[in-house]
This record gives sequence, C-alpha cells and structure tokens, in this order.
Amino acid sequence: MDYKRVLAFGDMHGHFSKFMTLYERVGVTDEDFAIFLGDYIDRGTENVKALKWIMSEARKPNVIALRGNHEQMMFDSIMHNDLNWYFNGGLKTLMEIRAEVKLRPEFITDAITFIRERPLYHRMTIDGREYVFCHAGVDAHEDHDPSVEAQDEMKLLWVREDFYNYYEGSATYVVGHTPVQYLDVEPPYPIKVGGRNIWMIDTGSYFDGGKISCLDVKSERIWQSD
Ligand SMILES: [Mn+2]
Repeated sequence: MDYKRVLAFGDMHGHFSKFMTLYERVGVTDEDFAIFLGDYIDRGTENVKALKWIMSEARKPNVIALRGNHEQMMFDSIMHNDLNWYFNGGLKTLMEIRAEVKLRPEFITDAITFIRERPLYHRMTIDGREYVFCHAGVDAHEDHDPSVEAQDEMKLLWVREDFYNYYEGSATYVVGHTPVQYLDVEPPYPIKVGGRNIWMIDTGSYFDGGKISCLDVKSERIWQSD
C-alpha cells in the first residue's frame, strides 16, 4: 500500500484539547498512515480522554499506536503494584481512571488490554528507505547491538543519551520521549539530530510554551498544536 503521507505523532501526555488542534490541522485521511509514538497519559488534565481516543483510533487499519514508558508504568502499577507511576504524573491519571470506572467498570480491563497489545516499535520501508518508529530509541552505546530486535523493552521505552549521542545506523529512527527542550531547542520544534538518522519529535506538550508535533516522514513537513 502506497500511502500519501506517513505521519508520526509525538507525546501528548494528557493534553488532549491541545492534541486535537494538531490533529485537525494535519487532517488525517484513509490515504495516510499514522503512527503514534506513545505517552498518551500523565502530566496533563485530560488523561482518560486521551486514552479513550487513542484506544478507538488504534482500531483503524492505517493507524499504529505504540506503547510509551508512561503506559508501561501505568500497566506495572495496576498489575504489579509498582510505585514508579505515582512519581511520574500517574496520580492524576489514576483519579481520572477511578472516576471513569465508576461509570464503566470494564474500562480498566479494556485499558490494560490495550496497553498489553501495544507494539514497542514499527519498522517500515518508505520510498526505498528504512524507518523505525519507537517511543525512546535503542541503546547504541559501545558494546550493545543497536538493532531494534536486540533491545530489551526498558531500552526501547526509556533510553536517552545512549541513543541520540551514539546511534550511527542507516535506518532512520523517529522517536518521542525526550522533549527537544532537553536539548535547548526553543521554541520547541522537531529536530533531525546532527549527523544521525534520528528524528526527535517530542516537543514537550506539558512545558510552558510546549507543543505536540506531527512529522510526515515522506515530505519532512511538520505540523504543531497550539
Ligand atoms: Mn513522554
């Protein structure tokens, strides 16, 4: 299938209204392929709205919704009593989920199943070039095998410097996870890391002046939220 655009969307983090300003600007159709890079929840005020929307959107045949480290923390908290989520913006999300479960008890099972089924990466050849979409990246530091298949889950979800300071592969990675503000990119805008085949498109939705961004990897055109 030859799609008109291949659209990658960065972290929304519970900023659902802000996300919708982006989504409307992009105007996704059935002729596009859309990949969401994860982190739908935490740090915003519309976490359940964001989660419900992506749970529904991900059923479309031309949409891939990856797992982010925040979905993983939510899963580990609910399934294994892991506390990490509470220190990373999860408490607000948990309160929203409790309110939703009062109305619709099956929501929690649906959400957990959704997270479990999320792929950690998506590989695609576009116009003869290889692309890998994942939440954080791969550990490419020294001894490590940098291929995406060789990585453990934690790396794909959490890696930062060991990816963008070391990766030298030919496949182009498109990632979220590390806001470009961490690399002093102001105003926030997706960047192609110098000399590396890496697109970083998390533009820090929850920071002051932060945005949510979308990249069409075919044309390298970029859209941003309010
Ligand atoms: Mn994130």
